[in-house]
Amino acid sequence: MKDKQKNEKPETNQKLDDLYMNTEDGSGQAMTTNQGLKINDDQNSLTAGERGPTLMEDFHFREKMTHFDHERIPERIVHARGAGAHGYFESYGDWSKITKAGFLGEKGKRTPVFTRFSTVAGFKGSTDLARDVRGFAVKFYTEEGNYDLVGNNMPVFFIQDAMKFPDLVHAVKPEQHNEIPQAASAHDTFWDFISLMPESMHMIMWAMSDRALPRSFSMMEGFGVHTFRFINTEGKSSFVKFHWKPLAGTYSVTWDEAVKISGQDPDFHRRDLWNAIDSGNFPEWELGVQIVAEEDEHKFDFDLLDPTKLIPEELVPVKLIGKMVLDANPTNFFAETEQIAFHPGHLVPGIDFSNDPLLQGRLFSYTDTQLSRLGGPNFNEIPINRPIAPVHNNQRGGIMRQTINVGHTSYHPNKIGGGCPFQAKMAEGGYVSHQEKIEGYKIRKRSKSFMDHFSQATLFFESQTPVEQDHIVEALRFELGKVKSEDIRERMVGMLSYVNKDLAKKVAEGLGIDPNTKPEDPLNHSYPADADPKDYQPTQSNPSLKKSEKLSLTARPGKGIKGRSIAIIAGDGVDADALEAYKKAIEKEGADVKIVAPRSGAIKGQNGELIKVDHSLLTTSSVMFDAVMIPDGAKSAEMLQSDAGAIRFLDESYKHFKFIAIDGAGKQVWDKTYASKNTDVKGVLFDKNVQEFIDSVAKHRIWDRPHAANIPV
Ligand code: HDD
Repeated sequence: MKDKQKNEKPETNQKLDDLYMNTEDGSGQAMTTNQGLKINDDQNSLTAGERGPTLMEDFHFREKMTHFDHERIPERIVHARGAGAHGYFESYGDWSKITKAGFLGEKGKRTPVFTRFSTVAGFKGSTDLARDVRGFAVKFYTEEGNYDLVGNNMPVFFIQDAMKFPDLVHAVKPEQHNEIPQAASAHDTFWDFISLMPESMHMIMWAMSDRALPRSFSMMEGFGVHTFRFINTEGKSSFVKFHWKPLAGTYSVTWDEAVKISGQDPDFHRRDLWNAIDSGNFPEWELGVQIVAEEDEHKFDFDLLDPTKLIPEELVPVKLIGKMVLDANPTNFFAETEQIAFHPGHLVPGIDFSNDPLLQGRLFSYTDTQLSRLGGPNFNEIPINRPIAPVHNNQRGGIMRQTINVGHTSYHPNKIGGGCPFQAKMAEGGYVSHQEKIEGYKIRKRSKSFMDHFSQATLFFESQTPVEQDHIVEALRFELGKVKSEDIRERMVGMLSYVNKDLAKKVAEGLGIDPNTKPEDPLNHSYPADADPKDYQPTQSNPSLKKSEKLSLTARPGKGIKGRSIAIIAGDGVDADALEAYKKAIEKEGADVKIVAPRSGAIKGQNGELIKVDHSLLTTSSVMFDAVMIPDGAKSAEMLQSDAGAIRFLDESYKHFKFIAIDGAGKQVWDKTYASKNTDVKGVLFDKNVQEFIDSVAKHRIWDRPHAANIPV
């Protein structure tokens, strides 16, 4: 791997080459001021006398301090916390029959990308493992200009109209009086808002599910959410929904782990992405599309323009059209990950919008927010944002303008400048919006076809496995348990009863309220002042599809154990050969192995070999790993069995349904655990070969462990 921190010229793609022009490397160079003046003393201010005051003329001090004072920019109003990486997208074929987008027009064609993953509600410094939606934003640097697919890891959204977005965000962010709680929806204002908005119920099911606690960015799906349009080379349009399908499979952590990871390593996802790329285990996703012919727009029992609905894959299968590989970490977080500016309105020919009212509102918000976040209208010139396609237009000036436009003219039409830059014909790549016939009155009114708020919430809940359903119940008990207002809890139970009666009953029991709590009337509080509330009450269609197996995380297992992290716990006297063989076999499969021991530094193997320790039992814990192994070695086992950290590590792994491998004398350590007191122990592999362990870890978790919840750690 090339070490880009040392500013070597990366060769991977055209965008990285483009960024290279803006890099700076101080190695072997004298320090200078911003004016290029060499600095002789960067340690001491210029003072009047040895103990006297600092002089105003100390230009070096002033420049250094002023720059520092202005280092921060406003964090994003939503999606403030994120991590990103460079990579490429490769088309699986020539898709010109469905879209004329050039980057999808040829088998094997590669387009550079930068992808940023994020949480939504937390501040920039909050934890990665908050229960939250994850942003999944991809900027394709295509030859026809930048195309941004600004999606989430859930295929639907809380609200149907962008007009409600500021309300939603104000409700979920820390409360305005005391700015509490951070990165959490478990508080009164969020659930107050949600309990009055039945349209949010489908998204609530997703947000309370394991999808909100991904194991890794590389193990989550991405969705464009809205219905977009594809336009083919003949100008024919079809509707399209975008999907990203992770090749590593879809996996999550449990809530108890998430809470503990947040303390142990709030950078868990960011670090995981960085380390995976750094070690050459590049995360990969396939891009999928669901295509609906224009004439089929109204054949579903929901409206394609409603962003609280998905198209079940059973009704329209996902066609895989390409692959994204993230293979280069950013050189500088601020310059790349922080300054990147996405916009769902950054399009290329062949892709267009639908009339989804949430999408339409987003088209205003994204440029607008960059104006305050990045300080003015020239943010498109920031290296990470500039396209690899040439930019020519008559936009001029503005704060921090970088481009030096030559010539006399900055208007169109002109003769002085030879009519340039000229408008491009469609055949030359000029973007032409799809012509769509629209007739109607200018009104503020939600379409009746948007009013079935529960059918897909029910479909999602009933398509989950029993374990996943239990997690939703627990999540709602936790979230609503944190709500102080009894009214809000009751309203929510009433609302949930429309999704699934059993779900509402279980949540009510957990909250200690009457499981027969009646839903509030009216249920929907989101209607205009002069409207009749009855016109806005949810309707219930009777969809033919009762279960969609693809909605369960278990529907998409990955192959192998690439990207997983495994702990081998050992002490002095461990069987070093066995340990080494285990480690090698696992690493060969693309997983990361860490040696964890009672102390940092190194341990001694049974024949005196020195084995480097990656973590002491103090600097890590089981929640940082997917599975654990204790190798053979009598002395090592003796050392570990008296170490509370080692015992807790095993118990906690058991509690979190992880596979555990125990070899030889390691059994003595296991015997000290609470977990070992159970008669029916599952997923603990005694003296099995490493391949069996690898195959088990590939399954991620063993959910069939009835006593796991009772382990007191
Ligand atoms: Fe948004 C950021 C995704 C609805 C307004 N949004 C933002 C990011 C993602 C999304 C991934 C972070 C981009 C990055 O990494 O820089 N947003 C979505 C999805 C939505 C959605 C999938 C619904 C389907 N968003 C939405 C609405 C509005 C916004 C309805 C406002 C009308 N979103 C913004 C924003 C942000 C943003 C305020 C904050 C920072 C930024 O744009 O650049 O403009």
